[in-house]
Amino acid sequence: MTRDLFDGLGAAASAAQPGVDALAAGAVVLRGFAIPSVARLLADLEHVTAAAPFRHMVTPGGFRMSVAMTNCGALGWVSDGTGYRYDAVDPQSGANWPALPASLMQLAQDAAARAGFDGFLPDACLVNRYQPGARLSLHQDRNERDMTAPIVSVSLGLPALFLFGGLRRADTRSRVPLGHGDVVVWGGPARLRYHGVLALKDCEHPLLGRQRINLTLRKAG
Ligand code: MD6
Ligand code: FE
Repeated sequence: MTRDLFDGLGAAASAAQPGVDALAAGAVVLRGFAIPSVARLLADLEHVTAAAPFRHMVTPGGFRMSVAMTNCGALGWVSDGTGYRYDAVDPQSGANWPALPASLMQLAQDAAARAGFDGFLPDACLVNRYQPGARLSLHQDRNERDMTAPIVSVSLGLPALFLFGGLRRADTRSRVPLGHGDVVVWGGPARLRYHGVLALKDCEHPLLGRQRINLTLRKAG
């Protein structure tokens, strides 16, 4: 299976490809991969956030998240006092989430294929907005039904330090800088690794201003 392309080969195999950084077996950063798509992506995102505005969700423990979120696609990730779930409906509007833009679908499929995951068909895209100081604490992505599908993560705007850990919460983490246009693809043996994002530093991005936008595309249903 192509998903096993990087398994057991480690950094040596992937480092042979320019612009590809191996994080672990099953996880790569494709540096600048989204750059050619940025203009289209941002225009499409305007429509998404007009229909489903960014909002600060509340964790099951009752904390307001510092990252503002919205979704597009058939399913959207939702957190509230009752827990985390995927839902076809935006609880704020009562309507379905906006459709996944074709630009985003194409980019996700191209990136997944580049990383060795052919046939990726995402049905959910979580859109995260970080303003200075916003952070995402260490977590696993495990609300998706099909753990054989990878996650494709697109970073836009201000750079951030991504924390990439192991399969146990206490495992040591590396700090991976993610900049404008970088795409992370991970799946296979890396799919359940713990990860998070350190507090965003206050800076100004020429295109996006004082924010970082992260798009994570998943097969959730
Ligand atoms: C972020 N990303 O980069 C948060 N999850 O803002 C994630 O939580 C994430 O990048 C699963 C797979 C890739 C990711
Ligand atoms: Fe995550």
